[in-house]
Amino acid sequence: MSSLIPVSNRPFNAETPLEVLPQPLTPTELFYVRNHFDVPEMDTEGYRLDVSGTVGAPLSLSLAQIQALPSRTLTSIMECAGNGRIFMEPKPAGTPWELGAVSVATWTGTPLAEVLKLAGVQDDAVDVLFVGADSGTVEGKTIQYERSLPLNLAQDPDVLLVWAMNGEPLTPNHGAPLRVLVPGWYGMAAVKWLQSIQVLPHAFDGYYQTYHYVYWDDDHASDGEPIREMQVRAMICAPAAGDEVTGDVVEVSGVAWSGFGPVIAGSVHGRGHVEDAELDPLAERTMQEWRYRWTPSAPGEYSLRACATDAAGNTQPLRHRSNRLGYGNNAVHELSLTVTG
Ligand SMILES: Nc1nc2c(c(=O)[nH]1)N[C@H]1C(S)=C(S)[C@@H](COP(=O)(O)O)O[C@H]1N2
Ligand SMILES: [Mo]
Repeated sequence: MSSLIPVSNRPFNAETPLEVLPQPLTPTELFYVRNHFDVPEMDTEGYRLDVSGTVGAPLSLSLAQIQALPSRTLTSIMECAGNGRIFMEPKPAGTPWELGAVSVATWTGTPLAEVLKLAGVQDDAVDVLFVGADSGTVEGKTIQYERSLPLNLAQDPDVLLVWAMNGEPLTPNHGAPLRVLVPGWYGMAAVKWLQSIQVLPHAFDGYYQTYHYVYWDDDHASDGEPIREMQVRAMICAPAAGDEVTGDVVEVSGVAWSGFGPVIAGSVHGRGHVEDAELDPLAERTMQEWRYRWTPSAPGEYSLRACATDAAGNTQPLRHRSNRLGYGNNAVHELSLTVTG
């Protein structure tokens, strides 16, 4: 039986075991969990989402009122921007994720645009801020988890205020009763335990917006680039790292995805050869499975690498792009194996 792999207890952080990724949806109890602070107590019965700021009509909506608005269900991968950080050199500070801070689910919710329409966004609005109910002390100050989206992106019909995941109400770890979903982006944008929305006449510059979740140079010399879409990536899910395999033919398989569009090609590299993998049909926002029948030439120690290319022409680097806080490591996944005769 597979189970979540704990990374830390307070706050609770845990990875999805790679072997469960090759299926259409990650079961909710195996979906990775990334919390900056302890899970806050939420009262679903008395829940209110406050919408304020540069709007014509400030709102205070119950969950039932939000659920009564038009809703939709879509499938989307979520990956933490720190996934794979532990393999970066020099090793950045931050949660030491291996490769399992990624999962896929169906999400049901109301487009944020519906709520913004109800509130009547005013002409001078530029940014939409989401405030999470969780809080803690960072650098001597008590802060909440807060992130914003520029108004034009916030109005994308796929940006949802989600109350159900895989057809069931959200669980406490995944943001119950209401969270944000920004398909295609790394997970930091998907604010959980949503307490309020503030429409702002200026760009938000909070801690998790302009300091964290930014690609900073190692020496912090130039302006950092804010993190957005998930970079193209393939993972080898079988065999597992360190496995001993026997036989003339080894079935190698895994998943691939990108926040920039479907994956169009996959290849497997080892001992001087590069060969195409067989890839599932094009799919937007879900994991695409791939397979490769590998015929090792002789028993011995091998290292296999998997590499994906997306429809936008992005492909994976052999070595990660280094950045101070250790985000967006999409270097090719390399797996060591022993082939016995
Ligand atoms: N309120 C709140 N929202 C949050 C976070 C958090 O710590 N607090 N973590 C973010 C990050 S960094 C990620 S990767 C995703 C993880 O969502 P999950 O735990 O449902 O997998 O939630 C995001 N939303
Ligand atoms: Mo994250």
